[in-house]
Amino acid sequence: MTTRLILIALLAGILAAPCGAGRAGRNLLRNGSFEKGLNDDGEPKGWHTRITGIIPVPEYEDPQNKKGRTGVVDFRCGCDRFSWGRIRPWSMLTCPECGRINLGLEDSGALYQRNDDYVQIARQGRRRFVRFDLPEAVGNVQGVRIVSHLVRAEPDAGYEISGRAVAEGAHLRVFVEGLRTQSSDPRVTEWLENLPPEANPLKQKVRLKRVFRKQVNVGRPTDWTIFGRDEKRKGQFIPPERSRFDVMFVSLYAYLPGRAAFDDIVLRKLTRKEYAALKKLRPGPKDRRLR
Ligand SMILES: [Ca+2]
Ligand SMILES: [Zn+2]
Repeated sequence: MTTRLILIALLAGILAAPCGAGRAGRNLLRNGSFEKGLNDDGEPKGWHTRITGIIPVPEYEDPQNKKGRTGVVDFRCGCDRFSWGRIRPWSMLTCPECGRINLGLEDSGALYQRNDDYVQIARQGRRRFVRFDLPEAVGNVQGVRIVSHLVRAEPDAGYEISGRAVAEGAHLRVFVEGLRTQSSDPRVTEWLENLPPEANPLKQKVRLKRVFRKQVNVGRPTDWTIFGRDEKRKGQFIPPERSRFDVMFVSLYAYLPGRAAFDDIVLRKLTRKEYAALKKLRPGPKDRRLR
């Protein structure tokens, strides 16, 4: 190849790179490539590994014999050192005691309390990626996951989640969780105002409710394999009208004992052309009420 041809190839590469802010195609995730290293908390920049769940503790009229539920529940952090009180905390609220973010997905209790111990940034040559090590006791029970920061979603957009992954023993799944902001509720507002400020780092003002989940079953690729960007457009989705959401986050998940690695995670808005093509491929139910 002559110098001139190399130059043209380089320029073409630059032009093919993700385009500017707000336009379809741009990666909505910060540090989806994991090249930026760790933040002060030892988490990959733009991602959360220090996660937790809640332990719902019902109140009983007869607490000694655990009889006669009153309907009141005390929501405790998975660390069991902090009580959120009577309101169920949701995604991205952070426990002031253990400093872990509440996932708000299921009642995982203390299961993810050591999740970050099994996650590291690894290197292959000059390339960095995220690696999960799943001992048997972890792989066979809760698995390991990391979640991205919150990304604002547009009401009429489709998206694509893609990346590269490799596994050894472990099985991989990638999710996009769609959350809807709930209308304001005086009880919730008061509760939020009384939380320690560090519990609400995003200064959320209303409850977030999960209404949508996109799942890509990545499986167990034995070599680095691209997922989500295939002929069947497995990583692409258009949220149905009834489950429109306002914000979303990506969750990279592995279960079963072994190792897993992810790199080049891209969440992007579909172009108008891609959106139309996907609508044609997956038209959805004819009945408007089911959309
Ligand atoms: Ca990388
Ligand atoms: Zn905690």
